[in-house]
Amino acid sequence: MGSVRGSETSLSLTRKRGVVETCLLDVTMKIFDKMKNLFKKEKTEEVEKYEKGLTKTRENFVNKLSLLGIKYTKIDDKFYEELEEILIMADIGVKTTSIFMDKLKKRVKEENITDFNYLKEVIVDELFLIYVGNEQLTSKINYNKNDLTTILFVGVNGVGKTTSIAKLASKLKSEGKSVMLIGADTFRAGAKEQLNEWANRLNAEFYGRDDIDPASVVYDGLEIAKQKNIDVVLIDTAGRLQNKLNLMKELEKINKVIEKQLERKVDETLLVIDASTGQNGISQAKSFKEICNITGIILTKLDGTAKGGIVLAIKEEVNIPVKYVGFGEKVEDMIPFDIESYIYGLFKEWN
Ligand SMILES: Nc1nc2c(ncn2[C@@H]2O[C@H](COP(=O)(O)OP(=O)(O)OP(=O)(O)O)[C@@H](O)[C@H]2O)c(=O)[nH]1
Ligand SMILES: [Mg+2]
Repeated sequence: MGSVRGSETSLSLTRKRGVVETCLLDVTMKIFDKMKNLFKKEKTEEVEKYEKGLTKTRENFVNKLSLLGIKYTKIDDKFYEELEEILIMADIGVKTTSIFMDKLKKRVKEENITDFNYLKEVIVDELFLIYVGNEQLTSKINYNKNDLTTILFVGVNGVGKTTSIAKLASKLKSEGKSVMLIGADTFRAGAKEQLNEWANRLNAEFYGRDDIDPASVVYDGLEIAKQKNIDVVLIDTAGRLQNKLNLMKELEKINKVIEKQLERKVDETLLVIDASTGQNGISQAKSFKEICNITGIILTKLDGTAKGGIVLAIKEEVNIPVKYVGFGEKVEDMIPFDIESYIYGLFKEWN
């Protein structure tokens, strides 16, 4: 067993509604152990959703990692090579994996780690630290307490924008907030009707009409929302990244309209990414980051994919907080992102 330099006091891991507080004083933290114990004691419905939703990723990832521990008796170059490949396959990303591998090798050397069980702890610690790093990425949505909150949803075709709007609307309604959905996807046939149907089902307000200019739809929608004293407006947009310039202009115009109507900027611009597209999702995030100010990411369809490692690539390569994760098609299948539950869901069977 390698030398264990840390102690209980080296880590203050507190769960405060998804906020991770880590005290990065020492390198050996045993975060994974602590998480397992914590979740065994207080397993909430949300943690169970993470467990279930990440099954595919976990099965793929953890099985391979377990085999690695059986195959190798020594931590050598071959072992590292294979580990690197597993991480890249889980869509953690080449860049992120490379940074991780360097850190891991350094720790193995410095701490003279030879024991595989201990190495496992170090691997989970270091993956966790990729996300947490030195800063706190908050998963909270920026709601405006005294005025109308506006949230813009962007993302390419079919990633789950409209469904995510419905999921968030459902959550807000259950908290007693009044919600309006605005259909500013005036491009795709049937988009407006789809959103309207969700609004009816969720008992939310809806505004939408056929118009070539989505910004003017937003303008009129906001006008009504103000009159009706709506708390939160969720705006659906068309997913056309193919024509970047057009989309940029369109989003710029929508943003201007919001600013003009409310005399302040949009509260959130959430980029929706389909996790099953893996590294493609990362490039989408990079492109959208260039054309508008993305304040958060909603990562959908994690239930159907083994590419759950994408969360870490998002942090390292895009550095925009993941605010919600989608584990299914139903309204209750979207939950606030929590890195501890996520890591737990990824590794819980890695014994
Ligand atoms: N399994 C699973 N399916 C999802 C999830 N989120 C959305 N979907 C499904 O993905 C499909 C596309 O979702 P939409 O919400 O219509 O996607 P969109 O981005 O609005 O699509 P466009 O308006 O065409 O650009 C639908 O069948 C959804 O039910 C998720 O988290 N898990
Ligand atoms: Mg849509």
